[in-house]
Amino acid sequence: MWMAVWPWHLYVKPKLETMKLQETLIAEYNDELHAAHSRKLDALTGDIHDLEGVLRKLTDFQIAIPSWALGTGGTRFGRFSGGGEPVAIEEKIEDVGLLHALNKSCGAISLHIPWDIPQNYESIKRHAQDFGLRFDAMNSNTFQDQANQEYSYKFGSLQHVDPRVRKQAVNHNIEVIEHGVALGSKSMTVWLADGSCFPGQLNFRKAFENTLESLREIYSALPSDWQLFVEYKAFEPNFYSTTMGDWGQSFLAATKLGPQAKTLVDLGHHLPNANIEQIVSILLMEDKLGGFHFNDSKYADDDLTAGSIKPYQLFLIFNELVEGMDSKGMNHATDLGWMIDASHNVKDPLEDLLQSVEGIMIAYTQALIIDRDALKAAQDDNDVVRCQEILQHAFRTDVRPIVAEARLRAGGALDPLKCYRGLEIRKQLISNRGLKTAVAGL
Ligand code: PSV
Ligand code: MN
Repeated sequence: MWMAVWPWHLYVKPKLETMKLQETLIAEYNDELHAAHSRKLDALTGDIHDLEGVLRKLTDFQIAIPSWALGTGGTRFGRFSGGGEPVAIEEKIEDVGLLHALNKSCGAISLHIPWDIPQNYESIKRHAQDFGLRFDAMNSNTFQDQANQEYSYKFGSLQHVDPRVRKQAVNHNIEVIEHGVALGSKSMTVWLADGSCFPGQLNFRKAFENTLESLREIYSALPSDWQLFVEYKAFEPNFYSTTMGDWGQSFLAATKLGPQAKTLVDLGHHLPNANIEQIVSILLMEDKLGGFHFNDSKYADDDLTAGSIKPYQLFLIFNELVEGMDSKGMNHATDLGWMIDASHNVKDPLEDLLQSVEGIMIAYTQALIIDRDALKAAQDDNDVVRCQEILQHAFRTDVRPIVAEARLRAGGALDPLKCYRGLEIRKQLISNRGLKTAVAGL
């Protein structure tokens, strides 16, 4: 095995100030794993139809990393932070750059305003380009009060009974669009905590109408090549009603707003047992699916590692995505926004993100290898048993060598997690940034 601890004294260290991982380091690491990888891949190839096509799709597929997921997450009961967390936007870009260097599947970063206020757009853009990253969806924040703001969002933002509060929230969203334009982003996700905690607190209809009117003002500030993603969530922080509480409300708002507005599906934002794959299918059919926030959950919005609790559900969602996008001739990589929205309470955030990306890529690959013709024939025959067999055959195929091969061809690590640990990257980050760093976010 390649040595577990990198001998720093024998090597010209990578540019530690920016923690940029050099491809040669990864290549040397891959050499050790290559023979075993080839053996596993060879065993699979005969069974996979159009392996080259699958590999191309995997290489193109990029999942944006949210800037707020690079630090340790917490709950209202506490936060147990690790070390070496990024504080400045530049450091967050470097962390995503590290992930991307390892897996070649994280070529974008998603910023949350005001947790990340870009100061010098040109230098930040250059910094991101240096790591092969682009700016994915921008995110606004009217769910927290900021120190310098005039009106409170305690009773909502875009839904608020007071037009001055709504105006303040609209203006914030427009500012976020302006930041995004300067950085080359092409979309904004609006997630609203707006809702009510007790029956009678809110007139549901007025709250929705106010929200829609505010969203209309934001929509009219969108550049023509931008999209507005309306994210829904069943509950939390409001516990009686959420004004954008499910896909129906989001779909209604997006439909009324116009073609540039779409629904964003965060996997953790549904009531228990919701059939998310069916929601996805119908939204796609209506051209109203905008993007994804990937995570996994056992109970509610747990924000756990994608694919860690319900990998079969993730696969079924990708089955609908691939089928639905193909039926419309859509480009898997570019026609929807793909992003992780997870939190890491007990893991190294970068390790957890590597695991999430791997989980997503596995589910996507399994969906790509489904025998679509056979499935259609079985569905037309009402052959329920065969339908299940076809899906589960793909799900039970160990596609990890295919995902690894795509990464290898793109210049990434055969085993990103092993490489991350072997290179002792967290230790380096701690030595550069210190043990106690406080990252902005929740
Ligand atoms: C809300 O739970 C959410 O999913 C939204 O996407 C926010 O922007 C993000 O998490 C961070 O709070
Ligand atoms: Mn989300």
